[in-house]
Amino acid sequence: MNDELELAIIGAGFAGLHMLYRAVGSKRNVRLFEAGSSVGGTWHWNRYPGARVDVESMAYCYAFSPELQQDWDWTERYSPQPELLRYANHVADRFGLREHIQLDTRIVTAVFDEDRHRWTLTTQTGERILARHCVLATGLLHAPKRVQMRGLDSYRGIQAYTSQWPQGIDLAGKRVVVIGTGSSGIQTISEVAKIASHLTVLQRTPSYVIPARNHVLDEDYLRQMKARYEELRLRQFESMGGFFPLAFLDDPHPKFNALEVSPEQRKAIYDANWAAGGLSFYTAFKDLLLDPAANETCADYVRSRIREAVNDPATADKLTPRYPILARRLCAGTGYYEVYNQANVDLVDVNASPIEGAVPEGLMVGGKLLACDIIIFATGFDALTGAIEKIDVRGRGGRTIKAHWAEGVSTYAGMMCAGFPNLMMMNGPSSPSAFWAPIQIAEYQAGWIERCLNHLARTGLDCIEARPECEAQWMQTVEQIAAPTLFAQVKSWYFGDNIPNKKHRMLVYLGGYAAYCAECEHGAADGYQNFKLSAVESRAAVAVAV
Ligand code: N01
Repeated sequence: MNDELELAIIGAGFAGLHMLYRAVGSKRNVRLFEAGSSVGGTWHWNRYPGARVDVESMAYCYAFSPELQQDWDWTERYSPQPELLRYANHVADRFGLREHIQLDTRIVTAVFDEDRHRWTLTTQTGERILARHCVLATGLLHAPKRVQMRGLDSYRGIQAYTSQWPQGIDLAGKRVVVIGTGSSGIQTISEVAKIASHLTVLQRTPSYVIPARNHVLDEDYLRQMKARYEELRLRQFESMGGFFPLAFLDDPHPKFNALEVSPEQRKAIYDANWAAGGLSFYTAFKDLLLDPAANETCADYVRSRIREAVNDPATADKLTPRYPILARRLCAGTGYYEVYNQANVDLVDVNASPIEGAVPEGLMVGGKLLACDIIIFATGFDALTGAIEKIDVRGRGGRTIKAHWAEGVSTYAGMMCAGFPNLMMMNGPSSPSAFWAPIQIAEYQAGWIERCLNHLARTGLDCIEARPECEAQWMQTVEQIAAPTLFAQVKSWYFGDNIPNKKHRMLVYLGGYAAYCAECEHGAADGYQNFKLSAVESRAAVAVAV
C-alpha cells in the first residue's frame, strides 16, 4: 500500500496529463495511473494505419500555455497519430510530469470508504492505493465495441481492433477485411487499399465522408497562425462544436439558415466548404442540425459528390447515406470514395449479405466464404461510459457505477455522480466533450476541480458530492437541448445505440462551451450550492453528540 494520496488520477491522455499538471503546480500529493505503456491516451492505443485527428492541429492541442503553443510546430494540417503521441510525451517532459506517472498500471477497482472519506484503488497486480480524491480521465472513446461472432475462435488469421491496434502487423500483399465504416474505418480503408492484395469492406451504415484536404504546414503559415493564436482560441470558444476551418478564421461562424439563401448561393457555400475540407460542413449554415429540410440540402450536396467520385453507380448507391447529415459524426477522409474504383477493393452491404460467422479460412458472408488473412474491426467504442464501467467503481453503500447508470447514464455536468463522493470525471458522460473540443473541456474541468479542492481545504472539509436533484436537473437539461435537434432522430453512439442493452440516453451536452462553463460556475457558486460538502471530523462530532 502506498502512502495516502490527496489525488489519484486514472488515465494519461490529454485530460489526465493536464489534471496532473495542475495538481503538481498546486503541490498536491498526486499520482497518475495509466494502463498503457506510454502517455497519450487515444493516441497511444489507436495506432491503426492512417490514424490522424480530423480537427486541425493548430486547434487540437492545449491552450493553457502560450509558450507551448508558440514553441510546438505541427507538421501537417491534421496531425498523424505518431506526431500526437510525440506531443503528449513532450508535454509530460516539458512540465516535469513523468515522475508522478505510473505506467503499465491498470486500475481495476475503486471503492469508497464512507467512514474515512477515502477511495481505495486496486491495480491488476493487486497493489492498493488510498486517495482522498480520484479523477477518472479514462477517455471518452476508449473501451472498444467487441464483436461477438459465431466461430471467431476457429479463425486462423489475424484479428485486429483499430482501437487497440497491435504492433507489427504487416498488411502488404494480404487479403484484408475491414468491418465498420465510421471515422476509424474510413481512415484505415484508405491506407489499407494502397497495400493489401485485396480489401473487402463490410459496411452496415455508410458515413458521409468529406475530403480532409490534409497538407503539410509551411513555416509562413505556422508563423501567421501563431501570431493569431489568441484570436483563434477566442473564435474556437465561441464556436458551436469547438472547431471550424481555420481558413475561415476571419469569418468563422455561419450567418444564414440554409433555406434563407438562393439555391445558387447555397451551392456556392457548399462548394466553398467542400473545397475547405474536413468538418467544415457543421458550420456551413446555422440550422443544419435543426431543420430537416435545411439538412436535406446539405445531405443532397454530399450525395451528389459521392456519385461523382465513384465510377460504379451500384457501388455509389451503397455508399450513399440516407439519414440526416451531421446527426451521426461526420467523417473526414483522404481519397475515401475513390478507393472503391480500385480493382482490389470490394464493398459488401452487410444488411443485404449478413456476416454469418467465422470459419478457419475467413468469414461467411451472405452464404459465401470470404477468405482472408486479416480481419480489422473498426467497430467503434462503448463511448463515454465504457472506460469508466471497466473499473469496478463502488460508491456509497457499495453501489456500483454500473448500477447507477443501469436505467440510463446520469451525471452532474459530466463530472460527478450523486452517491460517489470525491470522484470526478473528465470528459465524462453528459459533458460536452464528444461534441466540443475535448482538450479544452478538460482544461476547463481541471481548473474547476482544482478550485473545488482548494475550497474544501480552505473550509476544512474533505468530501464533496453532487446533490441528486441537481444531477437529475442536469440530465433534463442535456435531454432538453438535444430533443429538438436532428441528433435525436437517428441512432448513434451519441445515445449509446451502438452497444447492445445500453439504455438509449443522450450522452452529450450540446449547449456549447460558454453555457457549459456558466452552468458549472453556477453549481459552484454560494459555497458549492449544487453539492453536499462534509468532513470526516464533523461526522465523528455528530456521532459523539448523538
Ligand atoms: O466508431 P463508429 P469509430 N457488424 O462507432 C460498424 C472518433 N474518431 O471508431 O453504424 C457490422 O463511428 C458500425 O456500423 P453501425 C469520432 O468521434 C475520430 O469509427 O453500427 N458493422 C460503424 O460503421 C468517431 O465518431 C477520429 O451500423 C458494425 C462502425 O462499425 C468516434 O471516434 C478517428 C458492427 C463503427 O463506427 C468513433 O469512430 C477515429 C457489426 N457487428 C475516431 N458493429 C479522427 O479524429 C459496429 N459496426 C479522425
